[in-house]
Amino acid sequence: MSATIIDGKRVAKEITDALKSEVDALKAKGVTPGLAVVLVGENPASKKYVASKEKTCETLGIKSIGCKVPDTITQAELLKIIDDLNNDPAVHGILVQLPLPKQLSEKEVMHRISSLKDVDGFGPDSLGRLVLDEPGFLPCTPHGCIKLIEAYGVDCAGKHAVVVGRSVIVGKPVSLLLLRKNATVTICHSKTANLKDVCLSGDIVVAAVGKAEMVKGDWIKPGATVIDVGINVSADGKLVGDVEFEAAKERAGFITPVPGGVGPMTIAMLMYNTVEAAKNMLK
Ligand code: NAP
Ligand code: L37
Repeated sequence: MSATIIDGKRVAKEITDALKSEVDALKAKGVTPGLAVVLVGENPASKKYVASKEKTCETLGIKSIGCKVPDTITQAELLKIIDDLNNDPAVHGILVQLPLPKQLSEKEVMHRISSLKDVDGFGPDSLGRLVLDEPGFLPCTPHGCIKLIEAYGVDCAGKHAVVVGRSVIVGKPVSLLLLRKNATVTICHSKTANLKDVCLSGDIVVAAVGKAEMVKGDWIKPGATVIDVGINVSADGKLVGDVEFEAAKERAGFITPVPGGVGPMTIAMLMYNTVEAAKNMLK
């Protein structure tokens, strides 16, 4: 039987619809949530995602403060922009769209963003809180993956979750969130032996590799839940995930499509974090 397709667009809209009334309530108290979006250079994918984020802000009544700078910017100049945003009371959240041009240190930039405004959740305070199971900003894409699993009533407790990828942005944090939901988690990477067999033992498979359709349909255990984080352009110019979707959907119980799966959730959870950041100002 063919899998239930997880509709990320629908779940993302439900989340942003609920946020709209929170934004209105904040405005009634004199606070307009503000999100600064820093875009360095002209990476076409980054430009597209930043535009989607700004558009969603507008729909929700969140003020987006665009900071578009050329890729010739120096580290010192970029850090000065971060410092100014850290000190600006109208800015509740700061997002620096990654990847940054080679001459810039992503790590130093992530460390510089005030932990109170770290709506991407990539800073040391946010990531430390994630490890410690303390409240804090969760990274948007991993949080979105979990929200999709929850929205379709998939119980993680006692299940074997296999995460393919160990990046700080996706693989590692999504693994910690699955652990928080009492899954038994295996984290795979480029040195993992017998990847196919490991995937086949997963009740939940999260693919965050960045390689088009690398996880094959026959690597999926019948009935498993498949969350495909990958966004790749195939040889014929189509957008595809890290999972061989057509074959995998014939075996999976639930599966996310690309596009329309995890991508829209990344934006919804960014909006969620921005509203949280603004609410925290009132506490
Ligand atoms: P990344 O930093 O490049 O990390 C990729 C991970 O995959 C690494 O841990 C790497 O292992 C592992 N890997 C690479 N080749 C492998 C192989 N043959 N077998 C097993 N593991 C392998 O990528 P990322 O930032 O996590 O992003 C992953 C994908 O998600 C990309 O397609 C990206 O565009 C997409 N993405 C989507 C969203 C969204 O909102 N939908 C958000 C962020 C990212 P090593 O650690 O050993 O190198
Ligand atoms: N928060 N997210 C944050 N910070 C960053 O620095 N790089 C990065 C990041 N990643 C990111 O924004 N990813 C992302 C990926 C896909 C979408 C949005 C954000 C998205 O909207 N995807 C849609 C449409 C894809 C398309 O048409 O290209 C989808 O349906 O998947």
